[in-house]
Amino acid sequence: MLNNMIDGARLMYSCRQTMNHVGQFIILIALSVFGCGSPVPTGISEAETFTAGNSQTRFRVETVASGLEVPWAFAWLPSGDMLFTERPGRVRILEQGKLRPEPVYTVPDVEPSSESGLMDVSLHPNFAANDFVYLAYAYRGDGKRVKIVRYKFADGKLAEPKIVIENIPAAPNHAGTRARFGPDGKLYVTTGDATDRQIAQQMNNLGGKTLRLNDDGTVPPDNPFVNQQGSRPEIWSIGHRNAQGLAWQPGSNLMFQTEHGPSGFDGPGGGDEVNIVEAGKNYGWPVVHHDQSRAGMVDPLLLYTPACAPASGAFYNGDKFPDFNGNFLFGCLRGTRIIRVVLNGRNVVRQENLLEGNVGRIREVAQGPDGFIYFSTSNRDGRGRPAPNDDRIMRLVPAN
Ligand SMILES: [Ca+2]
Repeated sequence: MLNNMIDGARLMYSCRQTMNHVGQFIILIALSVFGCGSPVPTGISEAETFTAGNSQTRFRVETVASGLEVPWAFAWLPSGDMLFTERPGRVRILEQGKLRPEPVYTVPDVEPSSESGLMDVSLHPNFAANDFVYLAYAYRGDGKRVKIVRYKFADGKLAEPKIVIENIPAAPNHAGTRARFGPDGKLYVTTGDATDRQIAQQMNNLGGKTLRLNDDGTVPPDNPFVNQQGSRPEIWSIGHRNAQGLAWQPGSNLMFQTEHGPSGFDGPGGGDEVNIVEAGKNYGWPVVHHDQSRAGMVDPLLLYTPACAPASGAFYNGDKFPDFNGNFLFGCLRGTRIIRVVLNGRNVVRQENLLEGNVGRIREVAQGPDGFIYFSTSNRDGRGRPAPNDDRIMRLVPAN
């Protein structure tokens, strides 16, 4: 408790310093909304037991790695080792549960400002045969842009970069980007509106969309807009503001996304969404948001006001938490929790908050090959209140 108070005091001080140095009213507002205004994490002990699902499920939280800087995404190799990204541009590896001190790779042309930088990492579905790893990151091209680059993972390093797609619009904020392979073997990419909201409805622009690509970046001939004149053929769905969670429901293969709603300058705060995303559909931004509806535009499955800032998305189907089977889990930045959604197909049965306020801002959430639920903190992203060992990768393990 005392430690938390000291951490809190230190942070308040560092926030004030930032304000003095920058001296801009807008930064002050942003800090009060996103960073210094949020509560100090209560902290967590590894002996502590938490409950979920009306106390049926008991779990503890273990720290897997610490001293990190905004760990954004995880990908597990067939060996069970975990690759993960840090937003400033580093790919790191946990080998047999231990953090290798030096990075696997540092992206040479990353543009690590504000919300963007190095974001997603994914393995090719046939990684065991081809060793392909995909990174999504912001770089400086003709203005700020995002690209997806494919590498070969060999001898513990990433080599032979090949651009899969580039020149996706980006900005310091709302740069997306998840890039994940779907059950059909295609690469799906969520792109942000790059704080230029109109582009989300423009068919000749890759911003504010979901894209669907072959593994080499070519366009699948069965994409919904390939034959529509004036449309980018890569587009799968439109009208997204900034989706950063992307996962497929086991069994149904439905695509679920989490998406950040407006944050004041581009619409009233809140309106964060979970969507079921299907080919050719329009998810509304910026024409409709929050609880607004319009014919031809898809309403969200779930809405969160005030904002929870959903930053990830994963389905659970492991053997360590039988009660979580088929649940959709995602981490919340501003909302400082993991949200667990119980689903019956397309319908929400109920939801609950896990670890609310305990560890601060939560970004990635994913099921490991061992069936444990891994997540990362994001308290060093400029909007949090980092503990001395932040950022961390942690995991939920059953407590019996
Ligand atoms: Ca929407």
